[in-house]
Amino acid sequence: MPLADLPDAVAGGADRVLGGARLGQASPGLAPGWPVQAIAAPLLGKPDDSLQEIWRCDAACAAGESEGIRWRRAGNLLYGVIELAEADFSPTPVVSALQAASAEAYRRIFRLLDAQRLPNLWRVWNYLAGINQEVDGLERYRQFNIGRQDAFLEFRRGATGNVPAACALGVAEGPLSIAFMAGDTPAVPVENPRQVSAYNYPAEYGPRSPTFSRAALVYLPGQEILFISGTASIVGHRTVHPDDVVGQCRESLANVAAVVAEANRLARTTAYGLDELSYRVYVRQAEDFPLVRETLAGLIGDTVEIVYVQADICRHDLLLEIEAMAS
Ligand code: 3EB
Repeated sequence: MPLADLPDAVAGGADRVLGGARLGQASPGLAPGWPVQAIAAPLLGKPDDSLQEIWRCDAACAAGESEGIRWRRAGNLLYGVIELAEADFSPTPVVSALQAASAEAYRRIFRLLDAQRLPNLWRVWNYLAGINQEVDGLERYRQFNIGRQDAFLEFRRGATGNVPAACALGVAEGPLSIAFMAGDTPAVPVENPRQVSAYNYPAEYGPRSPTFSRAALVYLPGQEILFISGTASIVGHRTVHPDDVVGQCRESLANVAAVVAEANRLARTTAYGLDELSYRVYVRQAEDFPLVRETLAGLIGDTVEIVYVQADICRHDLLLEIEAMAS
């Protein structure tokens, strides 16, 4: 089920595409039949500002739309996309519209997964507008964290330990957008010995901790997938190298390397190398992109697949975040 270019995918049969993502701000043209997460963030180093990524599978997919989620299912694996407009949620004095939308999105995801009997959430991609904006005294990322954790607890999934790999990024505008991959088998959660687990972050980072693991290892028949969460310049629970984009690059990649080492300790068969992963790198300030690219090329070589995206990172002092995948 490799990532493939769009022409390949269509040649291979559009019913054999599980779903995908569209990055960049160029106008999309015709919408494909599969669920697509539209990430309206500029691509860096790609003048046409347009990229379609897809998940292809070996057999025809089943498709559906329920709980406002567009999804496709290939055997015991499901990919879905949900978008919720915050304007559709009424804030109360204690619950912001974003918190309510976040909780509702995850409730719907959990209901769908229960109905499909594929309860294990492996990887989640979260995008929201104005992630660092403080509204009514609380940063919007922290509002999102409350709603997300509430839904995990409400559905008795627990909010520590066995939680999905994830990323959470800020975009300029648009609905809360969440894509997810789930299946019948539990993923093996992977943590990073250099970092406090995000679900154990102290309260100085918000009233509720983020609900994600540093990576998730998934075993499918004849295949392993490693999803590495958004990884930043955090050691312990603190941001290191503020205002130093090269320092943050090196530290983030050291964290990715530590997660990969943990994954290799836990993996059944594959040993992953840093140069075998495919990467997505989020850069807060577009003007930092050339230096980020040069620094990463010096560390992992320039033959590695890296997609660069301009987006806001969930802590105001983080300048970049690196996520990666191997399948
Ligand atoms: C961090 O390590 C950086 O809230 O889902 C990375 C990956 C981060 C996922 C999330 C946040 C999330 O805390 C931020």
